[in-house]
Amino acid sequence: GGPASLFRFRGALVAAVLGDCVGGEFEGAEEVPMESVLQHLSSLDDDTKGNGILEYSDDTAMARCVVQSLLTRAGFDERDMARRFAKEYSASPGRGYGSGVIQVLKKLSSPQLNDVYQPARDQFNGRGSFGNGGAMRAAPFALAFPDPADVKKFAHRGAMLTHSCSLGYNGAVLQALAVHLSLQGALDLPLKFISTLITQMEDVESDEATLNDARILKEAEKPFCERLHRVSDLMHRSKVSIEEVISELGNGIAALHSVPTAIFCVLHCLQPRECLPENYGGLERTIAYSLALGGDTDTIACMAGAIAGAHYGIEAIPQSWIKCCEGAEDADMNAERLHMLYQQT
Ligand code: 8NA
Ligand code: MG
Ligand code: MG
Repeated sequence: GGPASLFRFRGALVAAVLGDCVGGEFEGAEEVPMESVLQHLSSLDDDTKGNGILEYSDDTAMARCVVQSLLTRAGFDERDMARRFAKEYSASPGRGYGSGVIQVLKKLSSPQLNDVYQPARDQFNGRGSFGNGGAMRAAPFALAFPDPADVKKFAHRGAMLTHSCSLGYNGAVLQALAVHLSLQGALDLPLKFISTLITQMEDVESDEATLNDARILKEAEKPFCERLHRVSDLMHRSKVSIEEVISELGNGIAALHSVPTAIFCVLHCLQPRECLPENYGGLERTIAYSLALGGDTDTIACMAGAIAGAHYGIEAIPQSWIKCCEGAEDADMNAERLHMLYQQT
């Protein structure tokens, strides 16, 4: 499909769900042999195993709230979105939420709450969360707003409902921008893709709050820019081991240690790789590679899935995978609705 085609929208939203569902198997594992990943993925093709449905986690649960809110309100409405997060959490608290964000979600359900951003600001002694929970649900912002300025603004505000530290919400902005660019076909030129992201993040990270948080947390002056430069360096290497990717970019629950990693997974898997089956297309490679990094596998595969799905489109996703994952068919229908909203705005 061409830029911003429906195929790309469907690919983005569905592959994000797949990454979450399929990645749940290895979440928190320190080392994940590629052999185990490939075994897990091939079990999805095998109907005789009757392996049932792979459930989605917090990543998809919250992304679904974002989608429903954007669609119902035909744009961003922080109170509506906050209410949906709180309602979803109280209906299904066992989806694997981060231990900090649970406090925010409980406070958001209070009818007395005036400022929906306040509970997030109170996290971690007033510093706010830098977890990847804002980024894991950021893709729908790129599917709702065609203008990158809106994508940035609303991905930021949407993340701020739970993540008030710049190292949290800027991860969401980066993830949404990556999906936005991918929808436009920007991954056809991978070097330009990464340099565009760096340029955009230079601007995003130039504010006082970012510089201040980076100083306090002893990170580089512009933490995401610095990590994106590392992504770019790794892209230029002829051979990169999984260990190097983990040590350079990380695989953890901080947005800084997972969003650039997810972007690298997509870029690295644009070409066939020795460690991955020849019959895999780019989307399957991206998901498999993300899982093999270990750590926060569901979230990294979810974010990489959204970016890769926007590039390859829905037709690149194996039907058998879609059938195994809870919420994948819903995501497909919602992608169509978001596509309509995107065209109206
Ligand atoms: P969050 O906001 O609770 O952050 C996640 C964790 O990061 C916190 O619990 C802290 O340990 C740490 N953290 C974040 N900000 C700070 C800070 N300013 N100072 C010190 N520590 C901090 O939750 P989230 O929504 O960002 O979630 C991030 C990841 O955790 C997601 O991948 C999610 O799936 C979850 N997670 C869940 C499990 C599970 O039990 N299934 C396992 C790993 C990760
Ligand atoms: Mg999760
Ligand atoms: Mg996770």
